[in-house]
Amino acid sequence: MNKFTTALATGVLAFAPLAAFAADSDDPIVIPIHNWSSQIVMSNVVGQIFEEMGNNVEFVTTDSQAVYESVRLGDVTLEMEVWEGAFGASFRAAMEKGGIVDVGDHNAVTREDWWYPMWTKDACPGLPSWEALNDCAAIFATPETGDKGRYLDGPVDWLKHGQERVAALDMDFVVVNAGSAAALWAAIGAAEANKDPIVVFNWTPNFAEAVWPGEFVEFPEWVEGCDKDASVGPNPDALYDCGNPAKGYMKKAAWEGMEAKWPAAYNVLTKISFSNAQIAEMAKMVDIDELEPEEAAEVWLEANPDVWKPWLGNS
Ligand code: TMO
Repeated sequence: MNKFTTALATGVLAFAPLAAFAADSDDPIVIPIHNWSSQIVMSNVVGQIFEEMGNNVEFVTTDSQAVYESVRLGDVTLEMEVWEGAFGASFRAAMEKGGIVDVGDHNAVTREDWWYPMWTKDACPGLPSWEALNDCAAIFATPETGDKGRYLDGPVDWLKHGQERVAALDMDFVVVNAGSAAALWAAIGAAEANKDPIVVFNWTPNFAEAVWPGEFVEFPEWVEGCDKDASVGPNPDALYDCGNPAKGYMKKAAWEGMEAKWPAAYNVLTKISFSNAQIAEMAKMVDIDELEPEEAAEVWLEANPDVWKPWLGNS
């Protein structure tokens, strides 16, 4: 060995312990995109951070329930927004089968449930109680729902049990699924003109809370097992006789092989945490400001280096 290669070898050895992680694979990290704005923007934010780190990233549009099976099998690498109300059951089922890992909670506290803009209370002053809502069912009737009230639910992939809740609590409502999130906002906007009463699916954090003050309907409080064990909840013979969790989690999830294959990206993923305000802002950039999601992600990263740069550190 000549002097030069010896020096080089020594240099490399001396430096090696500083490389805390094995290099990430060149294979693309596959990030799923769903049908509500904060998830699309957040996924682009995280994808752009991974690209900045030198990773390859691929976005795929997927069903928001089936995605947990795809993550478990490694077809999709991660999920940025696991909302407890909508996806807790699918996430738990995938965890039980194995192959998916819980990468921790965002700072955000979430709620997803029946909701009304505040003017609705003028016509139904007993709100937010679900029993009061049910006594007012007739004021929510539409040609489509006859003498029953219309509950405009989200797209079918979000929460599949609106009809079961109506049946379990013996409510005079018909569940109509909106085709998209945009259809929900259009329905609220249309009701606003004449201050027509309306009850729709909504969630927090979201841009909507800054546009239309409103409240969630208070259903019987969520109890663990309400979706699995009929004896849980007020109706001893029915599942889904509870509201969704009022202080739900929002988790990050990943394929269990991600840590070995993309260790640096996985390390960053463990540190990522968004707050209610940050998530509402991401939704607003698309739903109010009408930016494209990729563009919204660029603007967000540009404006918030103090938030995301620390996630790239080694600690
Ligand atoms: C899954 N979502 C946040 C739309 O309720």
